[in-house]
Amino acid sequence: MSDRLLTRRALLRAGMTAASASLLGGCKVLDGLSAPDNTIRRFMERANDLTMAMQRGVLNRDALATEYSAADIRQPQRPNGVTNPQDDAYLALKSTDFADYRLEVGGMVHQPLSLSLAQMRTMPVRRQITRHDCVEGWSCIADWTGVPLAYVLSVAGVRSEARYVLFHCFDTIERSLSGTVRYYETIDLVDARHPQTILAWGMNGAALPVPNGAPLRVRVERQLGYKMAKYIRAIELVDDFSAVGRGRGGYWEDRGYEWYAGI
Ligand SMILES: Nc1nc2c(c(=O)[nH]1)N[C@H]1C(S)=C(S)[C@@H](COP(=O)(O)O)O[C@H]1N2
Ligand SMILES: [Mo]
Repeated sequence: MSDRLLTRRALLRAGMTAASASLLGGCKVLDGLSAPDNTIRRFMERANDLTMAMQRGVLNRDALATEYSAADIRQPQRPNGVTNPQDDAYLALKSTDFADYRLEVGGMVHQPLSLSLAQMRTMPVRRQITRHDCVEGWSCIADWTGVPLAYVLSVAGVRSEARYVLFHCFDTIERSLSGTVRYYETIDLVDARHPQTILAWGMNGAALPVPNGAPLRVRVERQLGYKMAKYIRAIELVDDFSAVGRGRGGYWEDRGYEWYAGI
């Protein structure tokens, strides 16, 4: 059954027409996550009784996520998590509209890179209209433009020991007694080289807005929203992430979410 049918059914169940629903704004109702067979519930149920290794065996990780048409974009991408970083380094870059931004690519690569936004805009481009599913139970369809991560990795030359891509972000998501906690994430090289995994600098036909991760965020379309690091400062190729944060591979993973959030 297509997602559009699910959406319509969910709207009917809620006793609304699409027109009245669109007046409500937000993403929760519009993308039908009250449907019993929704993506996030499937994820939760699978996470309950399958290990990550089993998920990998069950899911075809090369398959493409559904792509939509412009008519399916019903509302702006709902900003979530950190939406306006106040970190000094970030504010300095933002003040000149990210003209001095550089994406650092390092770790287990043959050729470390330091890429400006202008350079990335001259690289191969991929544009895709996809649905973002947050673990909190909402979805949004948006149009993303960026450079395939696989291309950037091929320029840098991934060393054979590397296993994961670690995203270092600018934003502080938590302040605790032990200090400042910045958002971070990891994905493996299968997802990093998936054709729809892009470093997005554009959204819905414009530059990526600050609430959604300006100047650069990753799209990992076969996984839940928390895997898609916003405000990316650097990419590091690593063979192990047990020494980063609390060792589970991401800010939310360190607080109990699954590392592999496949949908
Ligand atoms: N750097 C950073 N990346 C992040 C987050 C965050 O708080 N900081 N939140 C995550 C979560 S839970 C979601 S659902 C998406 C939200 O992306 P959006 O704001 O474009 O909707 O970003 C993800 N990436
Ligand atoms: Mo999320």
